[in-house]
Parts: sequence; C-alpha cells; structure tokens
Amino acid sequence: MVDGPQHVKKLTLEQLTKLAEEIRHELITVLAKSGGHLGPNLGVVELTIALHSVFSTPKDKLVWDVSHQSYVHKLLTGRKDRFHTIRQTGGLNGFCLRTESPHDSFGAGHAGTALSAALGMCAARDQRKSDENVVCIFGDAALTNGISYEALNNIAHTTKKFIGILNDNEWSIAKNVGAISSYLNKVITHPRYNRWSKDFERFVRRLPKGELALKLAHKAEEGFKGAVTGVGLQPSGSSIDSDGRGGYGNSLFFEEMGLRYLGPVDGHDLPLLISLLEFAKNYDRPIVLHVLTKKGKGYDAAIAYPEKFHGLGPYDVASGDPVPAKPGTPPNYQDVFGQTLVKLCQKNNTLVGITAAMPSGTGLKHLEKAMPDRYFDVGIAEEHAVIFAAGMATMGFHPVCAIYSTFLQRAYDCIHHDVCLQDLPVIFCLDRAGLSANDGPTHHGLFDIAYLRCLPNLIAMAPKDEDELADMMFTATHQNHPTFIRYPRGTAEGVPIKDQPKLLEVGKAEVIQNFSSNGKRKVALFGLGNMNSLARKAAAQLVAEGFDVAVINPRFTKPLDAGTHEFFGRAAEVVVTLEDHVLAGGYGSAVLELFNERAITRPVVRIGWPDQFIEHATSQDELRRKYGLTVEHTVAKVKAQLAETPVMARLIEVA
Ligand SMILES: Cc1ncc(C[n+]2csc(CCOP(=O)(O)OP(=O)(O)O)c2C)c(N)n1
Repeated sequence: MVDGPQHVKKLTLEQLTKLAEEIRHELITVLAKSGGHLGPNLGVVELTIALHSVFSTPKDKLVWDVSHQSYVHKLLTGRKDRFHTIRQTGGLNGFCLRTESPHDSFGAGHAGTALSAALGMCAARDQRKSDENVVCIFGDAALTNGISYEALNNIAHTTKKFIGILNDNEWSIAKNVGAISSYLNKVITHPRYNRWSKDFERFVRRLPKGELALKLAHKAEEGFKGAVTGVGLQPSGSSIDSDGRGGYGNSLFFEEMGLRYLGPVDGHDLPLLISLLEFAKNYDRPIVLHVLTKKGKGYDAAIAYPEKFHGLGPYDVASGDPVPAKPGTPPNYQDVFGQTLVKLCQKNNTLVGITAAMPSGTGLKHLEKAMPDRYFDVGIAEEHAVIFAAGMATMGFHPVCAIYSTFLQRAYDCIHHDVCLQDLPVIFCLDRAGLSANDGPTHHGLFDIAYLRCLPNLIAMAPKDEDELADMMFTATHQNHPTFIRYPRGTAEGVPIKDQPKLLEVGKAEVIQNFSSNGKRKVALFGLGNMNSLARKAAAQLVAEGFDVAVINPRFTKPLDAGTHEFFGRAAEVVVTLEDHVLAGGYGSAVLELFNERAITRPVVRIGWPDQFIEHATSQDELRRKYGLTVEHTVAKVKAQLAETPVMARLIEVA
C-alpha cells in the first residue's frame, strides 16, 4: 500500500486497481476487530483513490460530509500504519480531525456541514487570491439536510470555482427518504438525464486515460440504477440540457442552483472518475459531479445488509456476523425505548414516533415495523423533526422525537422557539446521552442538561434503569408540556421491566437509601440516571468504611425536587452529585444554585465531565477512569472533603 498521496499519483491504472483491492482488504479485516463505518468506506474506495490521483492535499482541500467515509482518505494520507488503532484509545479518530492530520481540512461527525465549510474555504481562497482546489464530497442523504440547501443556494453567488461530488448510494444509514431521494432516482434511471455533450467527450479524449474512460463508459451505457457498476454514458451527439445552458448531464436542480452538473457516473470506474475529476479541476464554474457508488462494495455481507454495515461493532469476517453479546447481557436502552413506545402507541392514539434518519440507532425501527403509519423518518433534518413535531402537537398529538443528544443540539432554536415558547407537549427521547466512546467528541451527548435547563416550561428527566425509562416515557405521555428523557447508549442495568409502567410524580426524587442515623458522619449521594448505579456502589464502599450514607435518585433535573435536595443538603455533612454530563451548567450546578438560594452551606462534591471536549477511546470505562467518574474517585473525594470539614461545626448546624 502507498505511504502518502504523492505516491498515488505515480501509480499506473493497474497499480491503482490493485491498491483498491488492498484497501478493501484492510478495511474489512481491521474493522472486524475495532468496528466502524465499513459499508460507506467500501463504497468510496475508487472515488478516494481518484481524488488523491488528481488533487494534492493538504494544499487542495477535501471536505467530507459527516466524514465517516474518510477511512480510505486516512489510509492514503500517511496513516496506514496507525489504521489498526482507529476508534481505539490513543488511536485514529473515526472522523476527520484537523488535529490528527493536515490532510483533514475540516472536522465533522454531524451531517450536512460540508457544502457550507467548503464554500467558506472557496471564499477565503478567492479573498486571498490563492489557487487551492476545494472539493466537497457529500452523500445523497446530506441532501435531506437543510444546511446543505443553504449552502447550495449561496455557491454560484459566492465563487466561480467550487467542486462538489455527490456520492449517491441511495442509502442514508437506513434507506434514504423523501422527495430529493426520488428525484435522484429519476436522474439516475431516466434516459433523458443520462446524456453527455460532445465538448465533454472531446475534453475527456484529450486526457491521458481519457480514451479508455470513454470506452468503459460507453460499454456500460445500458446499465443504470440497481446495477451501479453498469452505469455509464449515453452516446454523444444527443446532448441536451434542461435550459439550454449546456449542462453535461442533466439535472435541473443543480443547474438551477447555478452549478454545472456532470453525471450520473459509475463511482467505481477509476479511469472514468480520474478523467471527470481532471475535467472538474480545470473547469471555471462551480460544478457538481454525481457519482453512483455501492455501499459495501467488495464484501457480500455488507452489500446484502447496507444498514447493518453502515456502522457496526466487531464482526466475523467469514460470515459477517457480529461478535455475539455474552449470554445474560441486559437489553440495550434503545430496544427498551422502541418496544415501550410500541406498547404505549397501541393504547394511545395521540402518540407518534419521529426520527431524523436514525431508525435503528434509536430503536424506533420497532415502531416502524409494528405500526408504520405512526412512524415518521424525516431524513437528517433535526430542526425539521422538532418543528414538525411541534406542528403535530398543536393538533392534539403527543409526538415522540427520538434524537441523539448530540444531534439535538442542531435544533436548539426549534426547541426554544417552536416547542418550549408555545409550551407544546412534544416528548423528546434523548438517546446517547452520555459517552459514545468509540466515536468521540462529535458524538458524546454531554451537554443537554445544560442547554435545556435554562428553558422555561420543560420537564427534564433521566432514568436510573430501563424500567424507569418505561415509567418516564409513560409519565411523559401524561404531560401538557415539553418533556425530555435522557438515557445512554447501549446496555441497560438488567432489571425487570414491569408490564404496566408507573406514573411518576413530576419533580419528585426517589430516596433509594436513607440515613440510618447511627451517629456516623453523613454523606448524601445524588446519582442521576446511569450514574445512580455508580452512586450505589460508592455508597456500599463508604458504608463499609464507617459512614452513614444516603442514596437519592433525583429523576428530574427540571423541575428539581427542591424539598428532597434541601432535606439531604441540610442533614448530610457532604453532598455528592454524580452525572454523565459536563459539570458546567449540569445537574450539580442546578443543585448548587438551589443551595445558594436556600442558604444551604453544605459542601457539594460534583462528579461529572470536565470543561473540555472528551476524546474518543476504546471503552467508556477507560474514559471514566481517566476523568474520575469512578467509585474509587468518588469515595476518595468524599473522604478528602470530610477531612476538610470539622465535625463539630457540622453537628451544630444540623442541630
Ligand atoms: C446531524 C446528524 N444527524 C444524524 C447523523 C447520523 N448519520 C451519520 S451518517 C448518516 C447517513 C449519511 O448518509 P450519506 O451522507 O448518504 O452517506 P453514506 O453513509 O450513505 O455514504 C447519518 C444519518 C449525523 N451524523 N449527523
């Protein structure tokens, strides 16, 4: 395999084809151990090789949307020796990261940012009068996202030189949805759209491998959608364009946006891709190249199950089967959420489920299967999802938006302006609230308590286990206000789930273990959500070491149970708050504000994530150990705090 992009340029077509094979082998074998975005990367092997054959990074800029499909780019830009570390502690990140390599021109992880970022780079280049090429690679699902259109609307007015590559594989994570997907489908399948002009052919012919590219393209002309490798060009001489402006293929949409459109072409045909990219590089107007790729190409299992192989954990290479969970592993929160929603929907006609392109990730696929008419996939469109839900709520519905905590950040104004301000009963199920360890900072859901706590009208809660998640969902369906339930990724606690969920009292905490008033020094541990189990373990150790310990499950971060917090705040010598969230503005901060308002002077030890972006790692446990979200650290902090707190002073105040 090659060492860097400069080597790619020296290879013959035969060697490049061999390189593609080697890369596919590397992807399939490495990801079998580490997990990752296999399908999308197998789909862009030829495209990435072609990009590095034609463009010269880091001077030229490749901007990848989401950047989950940048593994091949990483392999070709000096990172092949570390590729086996991808998504592991201290290893390569699974997305583009500016701090990881100068070849990563723009970091991402959230969808829909590439067109805007690339256009910004073009504007900067034009301002400083330099000559870098900026190439934006965006998937068909990026066109379900509003930001992409904001950028498209702006390109032709802003720059004369912009190269967009639409990497169309018909899939988001699940099958792509909506009108734009149907439109692309039409572009691909309708012969009217698959014609080329003579001047493009003339240009390609002049290129070193141009003759060959055209031959391949014509050979494949009969095959279109469904047989991506067969996609090709219609014979020349039949050049049309929708509006007489001379587009090379035909897409009204892109042409109306002021972009020249080339395509659709076979995204696995290396010589053709190289020729087209050379053409785009030398073109003096904004241009978009529409390439058709096959998700999972080169690995049968990934082709057969594109959704499963979009992103997955370790698997067996021979069968493609995931490494099985250990027997007795509890269900994951996502399945409990999905199954509970189905049960609730069966009894309550006002409930519907909404996802922004994440049916399997969130567990909403259970509703899709059981009650498809009550299920909405709106595409990668979190803002739209929230306002759409608000609209339904005005008509008497209780929409349930299942959105990852990190992706909901994008819809903050919609939560504020459309839901909370109008006090509408939308239910938000915030998945991945906590760490998404392998993915890293773009995917950790560590900010939602802070960004929600300041908004009036809403109710926010966090279950300590999967049974309480069901109770909270049930409780949410009885509210006439916006409600938010945050819960983490993956395996739940393994507690039994009641047949009939319980209605919880809003704003009421649960006392799990009270003081025994045995004359020992008192410590109150408030463990929020999944940190409650850690609080209970810390409590057991503190009791064993001779302390009198209370454990409380706060349940609600808004409204906070002021009475319970005050009672334990006054009774204990030390209060501890534990949260899987940043400390700045989180649950512990809410407790401090309450104590300040009520003049409770008890020291509060806050356990949570520090004021920095947390990196990716092999496991959540490693990061928790590093940042002190552990039983040992909690116990040590409590003891250190007590050592500073004179016993007598506390006793006088409590009395
Ligand atoms: C704002 C946001 N919402 C949801 C996601 C989850 N997500 C990651 S990749 C992806 C689908 C991307 O599809 P596409 O851009 O067509 O690329 P492909 O994987 O098909 O190559 C989604 C929905 C995200 N990264 N960002």
